[in-house]
Amino acid sequence: MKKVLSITALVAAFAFTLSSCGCDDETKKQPVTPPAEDMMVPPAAEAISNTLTLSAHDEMKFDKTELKALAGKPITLTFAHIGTMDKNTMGHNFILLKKGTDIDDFVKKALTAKDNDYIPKSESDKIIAHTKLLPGGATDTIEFTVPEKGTYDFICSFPGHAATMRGKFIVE
Ligand SMILES: [Cu+2]
Repeated sequence: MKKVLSITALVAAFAFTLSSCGCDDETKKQPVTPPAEDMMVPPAAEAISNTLTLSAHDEMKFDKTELKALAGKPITLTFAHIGTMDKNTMGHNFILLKKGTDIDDFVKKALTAKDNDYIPKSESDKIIAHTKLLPGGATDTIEFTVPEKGTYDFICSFPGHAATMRGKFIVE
């Protein structure tokens, strides 16, 4: 019996030596692939700010055709009409539409909503957020939240403006 035990002990000792060799190899490999590389991606996404600015002048254009924000967090948007014309001739607003809204159809209905800053009450379920209709020199700041990630359309609904005053609102 004693002989058997000592052989077992030898085998165990040998096995231990083998496995410890394997461990050494593992530790030598680790520095080659540093896990830090993966951590570079999230900070880039967090660089998106939910404090946004947008402007438009007397030509029918927004200064940006793409805005980005983070989903589920309050967004503060300041829209400025940096032109000089009055609201009845060259008013501008910002309307953020829900996904799947037909812009042409929305704009047609907006034509009949002059008393409500060209924001058609019948289409209120298609609007995520909107500013007032501004004359030159005015600004309006609004706060809203977009819970779902995706790409949304924004427009100015003053008659004729949406043809050129439109852009993409990307929520990540
Ligand atoms: Cu406009």
